Amino acid sequence: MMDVVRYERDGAVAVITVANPPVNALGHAVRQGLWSAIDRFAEDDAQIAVILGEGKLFIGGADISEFGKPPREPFLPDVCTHIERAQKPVIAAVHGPALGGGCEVALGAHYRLAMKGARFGFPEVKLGLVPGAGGSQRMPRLTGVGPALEIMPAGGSVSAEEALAIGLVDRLAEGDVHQAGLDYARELLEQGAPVRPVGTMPHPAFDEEAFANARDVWARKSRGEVAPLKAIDAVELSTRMDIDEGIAAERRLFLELMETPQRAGLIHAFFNDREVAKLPELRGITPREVARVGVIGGGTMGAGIATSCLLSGLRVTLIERDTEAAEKARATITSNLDGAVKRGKLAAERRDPVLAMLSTETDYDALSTADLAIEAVFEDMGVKKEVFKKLDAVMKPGAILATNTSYLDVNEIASAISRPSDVIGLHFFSPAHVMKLLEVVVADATAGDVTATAFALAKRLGKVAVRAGVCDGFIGNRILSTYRGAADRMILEGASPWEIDAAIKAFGLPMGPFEMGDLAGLDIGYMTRQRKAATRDPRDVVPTWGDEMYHKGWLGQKTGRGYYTYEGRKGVPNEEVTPLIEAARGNRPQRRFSAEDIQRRYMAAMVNEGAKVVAEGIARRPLDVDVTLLYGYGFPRWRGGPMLWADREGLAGLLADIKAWSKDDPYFWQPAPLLEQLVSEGRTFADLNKENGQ
Ligand code: 3H9
Repeated sequence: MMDVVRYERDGAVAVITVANPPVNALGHAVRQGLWSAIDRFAEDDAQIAVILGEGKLFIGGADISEFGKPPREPFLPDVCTHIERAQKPVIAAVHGPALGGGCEVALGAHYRLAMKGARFGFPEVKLGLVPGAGGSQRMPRLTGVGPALEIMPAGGSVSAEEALAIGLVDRLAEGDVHQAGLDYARELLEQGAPVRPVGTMPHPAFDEEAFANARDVWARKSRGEVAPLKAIDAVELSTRMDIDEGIAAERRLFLELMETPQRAGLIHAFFNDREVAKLPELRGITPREVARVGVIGGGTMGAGIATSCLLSGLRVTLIERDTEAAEKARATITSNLDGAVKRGKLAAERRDPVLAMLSTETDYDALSTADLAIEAVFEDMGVKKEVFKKLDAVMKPGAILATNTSYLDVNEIASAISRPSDVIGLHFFSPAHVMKLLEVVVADATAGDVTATAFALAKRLGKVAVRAGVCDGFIGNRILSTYRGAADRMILEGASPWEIDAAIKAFGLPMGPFEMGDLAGLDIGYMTRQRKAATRDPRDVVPTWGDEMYHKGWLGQKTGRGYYTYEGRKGVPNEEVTPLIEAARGNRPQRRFSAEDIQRRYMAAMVNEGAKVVAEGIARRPLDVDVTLLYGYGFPRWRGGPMLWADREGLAGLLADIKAWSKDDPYFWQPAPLLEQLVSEGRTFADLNKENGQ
């Protein structure tokens, strides 16, 4: 086995290299290796040491796969202190990301050299943690509390240049990191530079206003998430404790958070983000080349898709029906790009070159050289088939024909043309240049390399792709329509839309279902109900008050009135909805719902439908459902996803509740057979994830 930490000599310089692919995570062997390397450095006649990371990163942090298992010595805080206590100078030479524990190792060193392209970050809060190896104690000693309060509660990072400006690093260099490290070491030797432990530097000043501001901001932003506020507490410790005491107190916070369900939820989400793209059907399959993309339809969705492609360096040809519509689409895309500049996602000077990659056309012939076309036209089977026939006629052999439909049958669309194996669903979420989710809808005839291309494209666009099968609504919208149904039923039984919204927000979602409806436009729900009317089971419940609201022109934010009335974007409950609801309730028995009752029913509906979606193969594993809800529907990341939530709550109790509710409403609350099976076998959704892994 290769050593994960190498110790080599170059004259008077000891070169300590962390080589633990893929990200040089600080697993047990690396911690041991670093400890031994520092011991060896103490014993031999090297006069200065340089720590390097091999590969793309300096060090990607603690080894996340060890979290939740019993910790093994040496612990990382002790490793960092061991480095700091070396009697001869130690340099960290950082060429790529130094994250979490990686940054902490660099802070344990006496000098820090950053190559252009290096980044220094503390992503711990994104895993439900705070820095746990002295980061919150050492960084403020170098930079003051301000920068630490910017970065740590946000899980943020700074570039090499910014790190230099705030005093986190001592020197910036370009070129080969190994050479630059040696040069810096020799320079320091010549100067007779002493050891310079960060831990013995004076306390950073306590800045009352900075802490009050940070707490205020994060109390609002974190929506139930505990780690960001704890990160602020950790930084505060540095203003009054000496280093050993501070590290011990920081460690206690870290270990406390390690035991929380939030930490487990966030790590579940971290691994799922990667697991979701691991599909046996993609193994060994080479994706097709995609450089030129066609987008058909320049409405909000089409323009968003085009923007997303342009931002990722793809050439885009957008087709609209006439010049006026094409110009309008161009204006929307331009404004999207301006928004990206404002949000810091696109450098201002890149905006015009990116826009130059767009051409807007009215003739499908312009797509003859496109590698992939994505249609985002009106949701109507006839219209879609028409578009696909035109694409079939002009596109080159091997090109991929994708539909952005959110519920139509992709098999039927594919069957309308001569090359069904090139057809796939690419279901973007609005706004498509912002939302991270992409449902990749694989139809019966879709070729394996077309699916592989969709996953490769998603990665390029910075999106998270989830494989979905064909059904009405695929994974996300199908589950959404079920939990929306649960909300409507609770209204009929006595809950108000505003109580439901409040309970769902208290659970951690950014918006409740009715606020969401107002934002999206209540006409969408109306159209969906109309579409489903012909095939609706007579036992189903229809929110008739919603139809009345539509007919009154109460369409939500865009008309200033829906479940809320709006002045700007802030809404207050529209009490005029109440009589409409009361009429719909008729003489049904009414009851009170607590916030917990609401959350449990809403979640049970989500999980029950999730289980059906998995059993039918629409989603491959429960984790695919979790990822879909996280990235497309605002499900709180710190809860990991609905299926993880269900495992935690206990599947047996959930099933018992569903069965109890089904006594009043046997149509809606039909227990998912998979849920029944798991309960009877004493298994969980997590077990299914494991069994269906790579
Ligand atoms: C911490 O440091 C706590 C300390 O303060 C205190 C400790 C006492 N561990 O993302 P990729 C795997 S908290 C284990 O596809 P990229 C990942 O699962 C930690 N495994 O690559 C994947 O495996 P697979 C703070 C890890 O180039 C493979 O590596 N650090 C870790 O797109 C490639 O990953 C973080 O939070 C890890 N730390 O992005 C950093 N990191 O191939 C988390 C990755 O089997 N990591 N893996 O699916 C990241 O943000 C990204 O992975 C990174 C690379 C930017 C590093």
